Amino acid sequence: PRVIFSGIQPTGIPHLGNYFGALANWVKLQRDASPKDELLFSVVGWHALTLPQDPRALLAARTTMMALILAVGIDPKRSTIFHQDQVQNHTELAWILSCLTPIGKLKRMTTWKTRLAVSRNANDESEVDDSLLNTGLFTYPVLQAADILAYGATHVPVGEDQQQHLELTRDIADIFNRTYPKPAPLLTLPQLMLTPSKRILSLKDPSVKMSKSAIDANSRIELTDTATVIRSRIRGATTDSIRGITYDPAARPGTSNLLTILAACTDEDVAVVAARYAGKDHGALKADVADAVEAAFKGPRAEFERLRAETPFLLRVAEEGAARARERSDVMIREVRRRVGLA
Ligand code: AQP
Repeated sequence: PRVIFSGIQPTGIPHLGNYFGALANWVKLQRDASPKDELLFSVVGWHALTLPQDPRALLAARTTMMALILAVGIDPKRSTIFHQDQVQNHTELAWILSCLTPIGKLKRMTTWKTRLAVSRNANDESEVDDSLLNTGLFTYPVLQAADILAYGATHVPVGEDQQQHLELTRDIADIFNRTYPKPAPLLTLPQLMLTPSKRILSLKDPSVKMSKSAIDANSRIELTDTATVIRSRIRGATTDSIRGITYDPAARPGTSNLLTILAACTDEDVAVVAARYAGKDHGALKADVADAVEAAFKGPRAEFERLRAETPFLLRVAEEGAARARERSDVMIREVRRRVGLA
């Protein structure tokens, strides 16, 4: 049996990319899993703190994320849904693992290198603006490893942007197992389960991925957006002035992104979708993309509207999920503590 673990940060309302790259995929995994498979989905609040957050907004975003996970169809009876920040085993394991993780490995993380590049003085490369960098930004891949390893996860469904972090998780597990090998290797080396759908790009700047925290709200479509907002954002999406529609991500990133979105909505191959639009124009494509996104989001949006008023139910789901996750990870943490010499 598999143990499937994945997480999402409560850094805002999930968008098209999070939906197809994570949430919708989780629902498919839940549907197709064997009854023996265990599924754990986590709202990873501690990760959100690596960037400045308004406390009130974060508190609200955590609850909203939980409600949205339920609204898209994750069933709390089948899957364990929980707030990472309510299970202290994660931070405890992260500390122990960080004491085994060479700094050099973390320095090689693309996410860290990107942060470092942003904080460098444009005129003097050797000068780094420290106020933009905190220790958590540097070490959060270890926390991510702990999230996964605490449950003995065998499979981690994530997008390709997370591939390097999963490799690190395997490395860290291997270091732990070699350092504390007896009586048998304890930590499971998890497998990457690459999300089948392609990365969805910003509607305004298709050279970057769609992101919750991008300043321009028109660059994304959020799961709770109305049909009117969806239509206007798709209509305003950056494309090109080349006639006809073709799928060519390098030369036509904006147009190709719309095809990717449509293919994700209709669950078809992007080449099949592109062929259908060969003789059409951007106007026709955009109208159909907007309709397809609305068709995909309508159900979850309505369910979210219903659920968000059900405060006692949401609290109960979170409590029960955290209790289950705690009970599950307690076993691992107890053994980890024993092995490292902390009874
Ligand atoms: N644009 C995207 N296309 C496809 N998949 C995406 N994911 C994120 N953006 C895209 C996938 O969503 C899952 C959860 O992501 P996360 O919330 O943990 O953090 P993130 O990857 O950093 O997402 P954002 O939207 O860019 O958030 P912020 O702006 O807060 O950093 C992951 O499986 C990811 O692959």
